[in-house]
Amino acid sequence: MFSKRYTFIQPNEKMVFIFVFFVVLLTSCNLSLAEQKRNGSSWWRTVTKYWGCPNGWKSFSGHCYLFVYKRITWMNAGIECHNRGGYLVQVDNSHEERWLTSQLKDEVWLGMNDIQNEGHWRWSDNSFVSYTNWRYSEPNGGRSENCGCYCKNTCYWSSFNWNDRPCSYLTTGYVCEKKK
Ligand SMILES: [Ca+2]
Ligand SMILES: [Ca+2]
Repeated sequence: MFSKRYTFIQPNEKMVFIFVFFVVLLTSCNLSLAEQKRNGSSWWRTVTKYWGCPNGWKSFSGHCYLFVYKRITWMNAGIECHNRGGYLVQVDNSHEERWLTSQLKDEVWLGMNDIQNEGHWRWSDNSFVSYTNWRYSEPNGGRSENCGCYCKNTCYWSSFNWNDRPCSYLTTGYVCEKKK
């Protein structure tokens, strides 16, 4: 008797109400997330730091990687990575090298150079290059080739290895890296 007096929404109406409530809730959350991503807010940066990488970047071992395929010089590739909050890819060990080469679709710049001191290769953060995966007979360019690049077809090789190129060479892309 009481239940009849106090029930002002019938079961079917309750379900419709709950459904509409959740649709509104999910839509507003989605809009809010999209807004945060667009604005690059600190809240969104915190989320991507611990949960993943920005759109278009791939995640590996605590870092994010962006693969860009276009004709570009080493210097301009570095500038584009910097503008995206990262740096030209730095390969620290064989584990990272295996993953990178499994992802590559074309020849891309590496973040290393021997511009300042011939034969002494350094990464963008000025640290020495310790792990290497030079192709047989590379590096071979002396003072005329001071920037590191992946090569495969242009080295007549079946897999991706490292080659020194003139920094002004227009290779087919680059990889940016950044920490999560
Ligand atoms: Ca050189
Ligand atoms: Ca070379």
